[in-house]
Amino acid sequence: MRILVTGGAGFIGSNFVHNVVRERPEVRVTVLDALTYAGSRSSLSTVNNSISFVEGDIVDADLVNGLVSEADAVVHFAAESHNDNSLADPSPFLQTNIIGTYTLLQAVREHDVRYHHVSTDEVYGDLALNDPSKFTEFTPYNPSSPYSATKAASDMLVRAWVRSYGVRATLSNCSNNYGPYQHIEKFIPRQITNILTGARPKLYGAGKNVRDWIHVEDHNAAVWRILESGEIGRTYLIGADGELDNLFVVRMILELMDKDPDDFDHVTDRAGHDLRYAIDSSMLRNELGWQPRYDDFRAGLQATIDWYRDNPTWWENDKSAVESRYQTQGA
Ligand code: NAD
Ligand code: TDX
Repeated sequence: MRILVTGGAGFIGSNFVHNVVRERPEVRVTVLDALTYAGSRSSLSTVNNSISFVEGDIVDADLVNGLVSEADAVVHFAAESHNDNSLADPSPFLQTNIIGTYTLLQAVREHDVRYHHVSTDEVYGDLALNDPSKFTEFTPYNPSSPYSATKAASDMLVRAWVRSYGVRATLSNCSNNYGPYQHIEKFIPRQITNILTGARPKLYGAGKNVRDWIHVEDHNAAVWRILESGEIGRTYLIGADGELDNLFVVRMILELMDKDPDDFDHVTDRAGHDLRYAIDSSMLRNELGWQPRYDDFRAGLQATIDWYRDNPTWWENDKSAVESRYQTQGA
């Protein structure tokens, strides 16, 4: 089997590639990645000899068409992925997330190639903090940020290409991932690397917003299960019952790094900040037999802290640019 992995030099995509190389040596992997600020060749350095790497843009129809024609399946991770960046400048989000997905869909349609679309729970908007319900496959789309609106648009394109052109596609919408190789603009690695560089963690607003954390390995195991056994045209929600508020997570990071749990700053809140995400993944569990394996968040967080402490060369060159960007936003 030959798979084309878009965004394979990013956080979730690189973990996916590591996993496929380790667990499925019969699969031939080609990564297509534009190496934006969020992508890094060094995230693939341990598997360099086992994969093909193509530096290029998913908006480039000729390039995409050629690569798709040589694949049996496409797993589409590439995206502009950070909400704060989408608030500052939505334009690359429209290009990559919408036009890029359209470009891939036209290519898989032409060559009749199996396609899996990686998306987010943010397409459903948010839930109230005191609402006991969770997102399901039937929750209406109601995205809040420019990022989530472009992801919602891309999901809709996939559904239309299934129905109108018979494209063999599945979709998954997952909650917040954590683990190694996550860009340090994101919440958990930002706080870990703040502490490692002698700065204080930064909490948006009061920190009461809830995210439903899942280890990246569990997300990727679910993606593979859906690619192998998912029903064409279906959407699967991926989540591991990991709801925690941001204040709790910041305090746990501080405690695991031997700091005073109150040693953080409250900073300007994100505009339109989604309150709570929560996933009901019973359909995926019951129909495809997937189960999360990383059920101890504290242990997973400790391993993630250790990874950033052990791999400073992976992130330290980006740190001052990331923090000065946040400073201009008051965050
Ligand atoms: P990331 O920002 O870490 O990685 C994105 C990768 O895509 C980078 O390597 C980047 O270079 C590449 N890329 C960006 N624009 C490109 C373009 N035009 N052409 C080719 N490559 C391009 O993102 P991530 O956190 O790994 O997210 C991967 C996917 O998973 C995204 O689709 C995201 O919406 C989705 N998702 C993420 C999370 C999460 O918690 N991080 C949760 C649910 C879903
Ligand atoms: O410094 C910070 N302080 C803070 O309190 C940062 C960067 C974030 N936050 C808050 C905002 C969110 O409530 O932490 C929470 C998590 O923030 P992010 O890491 O930016 O993630 P989020 O906005 O929830 O989106 C993530 O999950 C869904 C991914 O970035 C998306 O790609 C994915 O679709």
